[in-house]
Amino acid sequence: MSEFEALQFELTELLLGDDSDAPFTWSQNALQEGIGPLDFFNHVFTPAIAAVGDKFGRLDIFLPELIDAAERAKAISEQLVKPLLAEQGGGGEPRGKVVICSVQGDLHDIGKNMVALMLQVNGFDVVDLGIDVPVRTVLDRAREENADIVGLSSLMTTSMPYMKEVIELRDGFGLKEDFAVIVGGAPITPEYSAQIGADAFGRDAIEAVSECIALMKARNS
Ligand code: B1M
Repeated sequence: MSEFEALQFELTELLLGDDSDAPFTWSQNALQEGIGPLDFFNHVFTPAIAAVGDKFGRLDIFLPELIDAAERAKAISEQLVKPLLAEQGGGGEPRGKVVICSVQGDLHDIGKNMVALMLQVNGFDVVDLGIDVPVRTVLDRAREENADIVGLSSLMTTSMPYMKEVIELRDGFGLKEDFAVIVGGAPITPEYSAQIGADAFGRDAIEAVSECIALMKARNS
């Protein structure tokens, strides 16, 4: 078992344990002991909360435990990891403007918030519309904000089709040249992204940044 795997198992246990403060304190210690915030987020935090999700999927735990673990996880992400990553941001001219949200029907935002932060840290101007954003609102806000890119996050098979609706509506309104669409989220694959006509797909926050940089290069060339 790798060092990251061992830590990931430990965090999963703490997210589901009796002591609600323990996962936060444990994560604080792990970060102080020298794991970089990005390594911690990608290789410890994300797999740990995914393992909680797997337990929920197998009915080993139930909704109250999932909600509890999610609250603990969100505190770690927002209060520990994000401030550390935000410190690494640079100034300068924005690379472009991204309007981002969790799509209609989807209340999951831990991953979307991380993507938004990493885009900001890497020089994008980011407008975060939040969660459960209706298809039409995405289009309206993208136009109002004069967005270069719209980022859509979906964590559920039931909300994925709204990504397709955003793209169909954009193209139907003749706005394809106005802004590109990047999609991502745990159930999204490159195949699905291509199938619905998205301009890019990001597997994680880092890939979302490199894909948005590539989209801006293509737009400016
Ligand atoms: Co929910 N949930 N949940 N949940 N939840 C999942 C998604 C699920 C897979 C769990 C399971 O059953 N195994 C399942 C969906 C099954 C399906 O698709 N059919 C599920 C379910 C069923 C539900 C409810 C219906 C449960 C219920 O009420 N009965 C309900 C639905 C609410 C709704 O949205 N309408 C629900 C509720 C919740 C909580 C509120 C308790 C909580 C969310 C809290 C919050 O976000 N504020 C929650 C959580 C935490 C999860 C799991 C366990 C973890 C999600 C997460 O935060 N991961 C999840 C299981 C899983 O994903 N394996 C699950 C960590 C995060 C860092 O990763 O979000 O994947 P992720 O983001 C990554 C990448 O995906 C990517 O980059 C991020 C950073 O690396 N990425 C992008 C994300 N967006 C991107 C956008 C991009 C590019 C990359 O470009 C724009």
